[in-house]
Amino acid sequence: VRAAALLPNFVYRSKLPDIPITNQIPLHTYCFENISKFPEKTCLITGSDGRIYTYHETHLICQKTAVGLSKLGIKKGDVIMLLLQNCPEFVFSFLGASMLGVVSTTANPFYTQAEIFKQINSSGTKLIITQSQYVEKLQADSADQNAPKMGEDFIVVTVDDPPENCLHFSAISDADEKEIPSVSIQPENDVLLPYSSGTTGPPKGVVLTHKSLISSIAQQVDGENPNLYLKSNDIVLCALPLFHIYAIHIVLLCSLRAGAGVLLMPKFNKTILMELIQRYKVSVAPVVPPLARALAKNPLDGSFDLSSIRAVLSGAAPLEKELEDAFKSRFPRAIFGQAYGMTEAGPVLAMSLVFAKQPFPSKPGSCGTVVRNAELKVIDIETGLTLGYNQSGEICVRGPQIMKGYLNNADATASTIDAEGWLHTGDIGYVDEDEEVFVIDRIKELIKFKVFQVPPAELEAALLSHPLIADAAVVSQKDDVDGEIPVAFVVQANDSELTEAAVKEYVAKQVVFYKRLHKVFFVSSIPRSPAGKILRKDLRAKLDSLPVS
Ligand code: 4UV
Repeated sequence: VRAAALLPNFVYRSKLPDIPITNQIPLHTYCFENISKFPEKTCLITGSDGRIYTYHETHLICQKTAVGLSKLGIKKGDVIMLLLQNCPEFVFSFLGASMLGVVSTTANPFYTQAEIFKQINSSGTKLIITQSQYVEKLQADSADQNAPKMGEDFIVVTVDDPPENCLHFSAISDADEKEIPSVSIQPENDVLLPYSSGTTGPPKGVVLTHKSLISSIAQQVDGENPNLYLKSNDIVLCALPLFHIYAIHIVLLCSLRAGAGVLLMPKFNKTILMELIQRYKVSVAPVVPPLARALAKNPLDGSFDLSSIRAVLSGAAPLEKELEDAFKSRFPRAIFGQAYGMTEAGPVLAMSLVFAKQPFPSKPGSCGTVVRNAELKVIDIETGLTLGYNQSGEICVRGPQIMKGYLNNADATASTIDAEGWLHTGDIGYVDEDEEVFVIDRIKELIKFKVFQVPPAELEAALLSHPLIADAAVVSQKDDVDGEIPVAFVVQANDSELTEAAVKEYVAKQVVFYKRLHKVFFVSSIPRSPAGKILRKDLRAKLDSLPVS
């Protein structure tokens, strides 16, 4: 072990040298910068119906969409919401919006009406691009006079047959690209607004700028020895949802920059997944641990030829060693590694160097090394002092890729990004002598069900809105299939006789399926600190001591 004195700050850098990053141009210009080299190459493939768009076509439709959006009055600084399963229109809308200086906020189409409206209100959405099956949820409850109204406060565009008062996507994508308005876009202008609960509280808008996203893409795929070496003949699997930062960043934007093809899968289905991998010869598969499990342990494996897969990247949740081993033995010729990301970090903090053009070896369980052109440190959670090799503490990151801040929330921003520009992740981990990052725990409240965020504060607010609930706390429980699941501790109001089923149902009506409570424990009080903070550690310890049911 190297002595701490030799490295006074213990600020970790990538083993790859820093590179010049062209982050003074708009995001779409950067992503499409190289297309003159591969205009006729496949850019997007729609897995559901086999539609294929070349790079030239994709770029053109993005420009047309920009014109169409501007004709509807959408202008620089406005926010549009992409409420879509994976489809080409997601890409056309996002990059078309970027061309106008318009910001895209992404939301899960399975969200309930209440969840969608919270995001519409918080982001100030002016236009929503969605599928007809979700339009009903956009019709605000007529009892709520203050809710924004479809058609009056926001326009709805559907990518399939439009219901009443909605436009079809062709109404924007058929415009004449030559009419594209000239818009001055600055590097610090916002372009993407995903929502994340961060280290505490409800979901908040994470402001990512043209500069931050370009920096993050460049950290992966630019330079003579890219950290994530994507080739223009790669087909990258997009089975993860594009509304989550992992897929939009690594799968879509990094692929566009590198000229790789992206296979869009709207819904996950094991058999269809295998069939598509075989048909389109998928070569790179970004996955989350449950998807890795589906690929590694599927009994149908033998019926399909999956030999085209050359690289598999796992991220967004901890990956247990058994699964990593099972995966490696199932795909012995593929390179396998992890990345560690967080929406606010822009998103990637660490990426395995096994994916570099000139790779480095990596240990099992490692999440890679810090991305280039950035710094990472681990701090003691009590003292804030920087720790050395193999000492666990909170992981912090600094660099041009991190978020500008939370939308309209200076307090939450200040408690996440400190005065020196370090973003505090709320994750516990360490860095070993080979500078590899290991994430081992989380001190933040966040629960992760597969790739999805489940903010306890949101569920606690839902529980507390029940007239018979006096106090409540939600914590995570480990689960073999889904990673983590939310469970609640509930204090009933005097003399009430709530049942577990009634509490579960009450919450289920308000939230998307993966935020549903799996168990409810009735208790006499919730342990809190003198300042009123829920002592989640105590509740998790209580959970561990309960008999397994
Ligand atoms: O905010 P979020 O939902 O963001 C993400 C983003 C993940 C990635 C992963 C690979 C990429 O290449 C990429 O572009 C984006 O998950 O959740 C952030 C939290 O998820 C946990 C950790 O607690 C983060 O703060 N997490 C993410 N990656 C890992 C992880 C990992 N490899 N191992 C353990 N926990």
